[in-house]
Amino acid sequence: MKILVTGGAGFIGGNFVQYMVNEYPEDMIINLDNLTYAGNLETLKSVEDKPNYKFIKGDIADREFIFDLFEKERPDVVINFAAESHVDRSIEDPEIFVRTNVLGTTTLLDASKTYGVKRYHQVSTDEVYGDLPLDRPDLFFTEETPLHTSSPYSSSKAAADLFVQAYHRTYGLPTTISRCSNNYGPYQFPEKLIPLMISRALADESLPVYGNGANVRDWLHVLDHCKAIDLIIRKGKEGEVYNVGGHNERTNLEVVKTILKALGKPESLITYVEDRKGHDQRYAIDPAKLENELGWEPEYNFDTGIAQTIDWYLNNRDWWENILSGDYQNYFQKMYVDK
Ligand code: NAD
Ligand code: TDX
Repeated sequence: MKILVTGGAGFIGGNFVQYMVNEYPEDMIINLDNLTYAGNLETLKSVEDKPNYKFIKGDIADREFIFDLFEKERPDVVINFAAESHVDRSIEDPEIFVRTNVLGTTTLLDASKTYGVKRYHQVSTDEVYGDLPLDRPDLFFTEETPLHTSSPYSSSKAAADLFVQAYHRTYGLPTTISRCSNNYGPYQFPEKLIPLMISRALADESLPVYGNGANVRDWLHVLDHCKAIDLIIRKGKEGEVYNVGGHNERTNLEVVKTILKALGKPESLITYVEDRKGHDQRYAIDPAKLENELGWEPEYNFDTGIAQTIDWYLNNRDWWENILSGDYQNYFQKMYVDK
């Protein structure tokens, strides 16, 4: 099989590409990525010389480029990870989220339809369901939960999901969608909560917690997510949506305190800052469909997964210290210093 993975130089896509290249030496994995601020080929060092791996630089929203690529490569399967992925950036500047997340997805759908791909898989998010109240721990997102977005990011991801479903219903494109909760693990860009807090705590810098830190996220180890996607592209039913989550709910404050404890740093580093606009209260996934229909089960619980992740950041300082320069510095200055 020839599998086109978009966004494979990012956090989840990078973990997925490494997993697939090693797990399926008989499949060809093509990584298409535009190398935005979030794309980093250092993540792919371990597979770059493997015969079943190829990197192509390009923009998923560039129609001519994408159609040329499909004409030449004729992929059997397309898995779309490529996106603008950071909620705070979408609040500052929504436009690129529409271009990449919506137009990029429809361009890939069009090419997949034209060249008859056997499976188009869209990597989506639980954020399309909006949020759950903090005082109703009995509620979870299921695949039937109505879409009800809060941020420009989640709205762009929901729009993309609706186009995927339209291409299935209208044109019969064999699609699947996965909606997962917050991922954590190696190679996550240090603008996201966990690597941001690890890198700042190590430098004895203040840790910016939005609002009162009581918002809840449902943490999923990136490798459990990769295995779920592998299962869905092979065994998932066309036209279906699958939620992916490991029942690991934590408040942001709990996560930050866990990191400080593991690093032996004081809680006095915590600084409460202005809340995110439209900040979603709680995400919590019900993964019963994926577990019951496809037999998925997560291997990581959060306590061991976060300990391993912290060790990874301690042992791979070069990877993230290189990132903490250039464009990211400008962004960080604007978000956390100038505000
Ligand atoms: P990321 O920001 O780390 O990586 C995104 C990648 O996409 C980067 O390598 C970037 O260069 C590439 N890219 C961006 N625009 C592109 C374009 N126009 N053409 C080609 N490549 C482009 O993101 P991530 O955290 O790895 O997320 C991957 C996917 O998973 C996204 O679709 C995101 O919405 C979804 N998701 C992420 C999480 C999470 O917790 N990180 C949770 C749920 C869903
Ligand atoms: O500095 C911070 N301080 C803070 O309190 C940052 C960066 C975040 N937070 C809070 C906001 C959220 O409640 O931590 C929580 C997690 O924030 P992010 O890491 O930005 O993730 P989130 O907004 O939950 O979205 C993530 O999960 C769903 C991904 O970035 C999305 O791509 C994915 O769809």
